[in-house]
Amino acid sequence: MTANKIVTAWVEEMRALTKPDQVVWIDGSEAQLEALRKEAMETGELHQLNQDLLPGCYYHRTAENDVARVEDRTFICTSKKEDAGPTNNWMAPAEMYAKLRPLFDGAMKGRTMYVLPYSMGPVGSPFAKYGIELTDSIYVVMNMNIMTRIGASVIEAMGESGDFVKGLHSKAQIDPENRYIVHFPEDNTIWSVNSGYGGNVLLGKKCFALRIASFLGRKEGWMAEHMLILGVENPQGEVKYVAAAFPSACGKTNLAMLIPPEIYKSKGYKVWTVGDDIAWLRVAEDGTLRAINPENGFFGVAPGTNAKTNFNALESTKKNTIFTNVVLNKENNTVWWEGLDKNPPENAEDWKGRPWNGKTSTEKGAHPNSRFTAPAVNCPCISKEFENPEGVPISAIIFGGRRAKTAPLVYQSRDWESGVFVGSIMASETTAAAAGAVGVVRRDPMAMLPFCGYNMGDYFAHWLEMGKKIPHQPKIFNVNWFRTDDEGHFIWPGFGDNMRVLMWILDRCEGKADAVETPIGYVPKAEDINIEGLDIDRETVEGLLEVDKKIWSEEAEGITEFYSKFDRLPKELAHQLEMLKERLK
Ligand code: OXD
Ligand code: MN
Repeated sequence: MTANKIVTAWVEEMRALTKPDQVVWIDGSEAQLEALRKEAMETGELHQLNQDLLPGCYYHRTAENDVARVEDRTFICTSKKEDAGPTNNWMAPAEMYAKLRPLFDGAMKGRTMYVLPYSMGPVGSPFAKYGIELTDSIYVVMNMNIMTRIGASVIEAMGESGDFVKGLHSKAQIDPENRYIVHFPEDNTIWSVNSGYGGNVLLGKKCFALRIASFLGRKEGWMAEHMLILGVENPQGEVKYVAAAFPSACGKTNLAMLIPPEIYKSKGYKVWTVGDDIAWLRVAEDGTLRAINPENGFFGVAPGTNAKTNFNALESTKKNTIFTNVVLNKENNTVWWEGLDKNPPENAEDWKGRPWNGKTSTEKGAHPNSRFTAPAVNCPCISKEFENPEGVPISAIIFGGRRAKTAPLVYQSRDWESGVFVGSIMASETTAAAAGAVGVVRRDPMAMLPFCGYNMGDYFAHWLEMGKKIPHQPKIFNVNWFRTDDEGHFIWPGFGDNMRVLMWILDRCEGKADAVETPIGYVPKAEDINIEGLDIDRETVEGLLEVDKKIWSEEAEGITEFYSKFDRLPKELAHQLEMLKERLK
């Protein structure tokens, strides 16, 4: 399929190592994909769902021991340990290759190796980067077909270039003891073995678009971030874009696909989704910071998704979607998961394939990390700019976490440098929903802790450097939808009503809204958060915006401890922390 000698030589080398029975190049044609679906149905890898109710939809189960990303088995292999930094697992590249080669040796015997060219970003976009994933899994090919742009057009765009990410994946024996997700950023290479779970094997996503891309972004002067991108359209038809980073379980996909409350909808405001998970950002010629979503679909968590929490996500899953580890409804050959509706099927199979009755069973039917892989084009609120090769200009960057008391509903950083500080101290508290102690603070800078492909201290420095290169810097904010009252109930309604906070943020970006200075930054005046139609009074909003000096002094101690593990912490951030402590006195 290609005359690119670098590509063919590498594919041949990997073929000789993994020893598949045959090698098949994926051209991305519907005929080829359809033949592969048929083959996967014969082996049971895919199950075809009810084609009248869910056209083009399929069902898949992973192995029971293989249901999530494995951070403790994820490695960044740079020549020098310091370059991977204190927050990543590291091994010297030569040592790691020597460890993995025997695991890949003959791993594809009796199987087919699929050669899958793909693009992160629209093919031909100045943002786009290309990769080739070699895999022995049709499930991977089918998911990558939804999550990325694949096939012949990518090979054509690559031409003779050797500038592509070399991904090698084998399910091997799905052996958890020998599962490795390994990045060699200096070689533009990813090796993933003994897993079939999306986050570990759809190499375009976390492995390439975040870990390898963050490394490339530092080298080349751009940024790869764990951020959603959304646009807010005003009644005059002008759209302003924000990019937002949140740790898991903070409602990122919900915010990305937000439905405005009636008071805004009736005036003609609209929200458009550009991305729900990853943003690549570059300084444009006009001096703005522009972003694309390098992905082409959504790999979303199913449980909890319903017509109320995220209508647009649910709509996105109605056709051409792959469901993984959810409940299989045997009554009508469709799917179900906890939180979809109050009507679980009685005649069903759970995610492990066991008979399951949703009315009587005490066990959950869907795995808590069960997923849908849905094409972005299915989303009713997908932005017209989704395919724009130049991306969209970002007015605001938003960081957020789950904090019961500490962070106010929203605050704005003083400037870019203090904004980088705000991102670097991002944290979420554990909730009663998860096992373990409640209220334990987990720091997750810029929500990139598991995804930064190099030393996180250098990553902070890169953020500071980027700020100097952006003539029209986005303003930086922090939000917290999760403040609780003394009984532990959420005070802010969240979901669509988060639009009210977005409106203050955008007004601030345009110099239209006032603010009050606090030790941590600027908070809104309570009257500037629109609460029309909400069951909340001004006093409550004042409480939500309060910055408690005592709590923040304890927070500053926590940050000091967290910062102490960074060998390459930029002096600017240490200085920001000192200034915060001064202001809290
Ligand atoms: C994801 C994650 O799957 O962040 O997007 O874990
Ligand atoms: Mn994510």
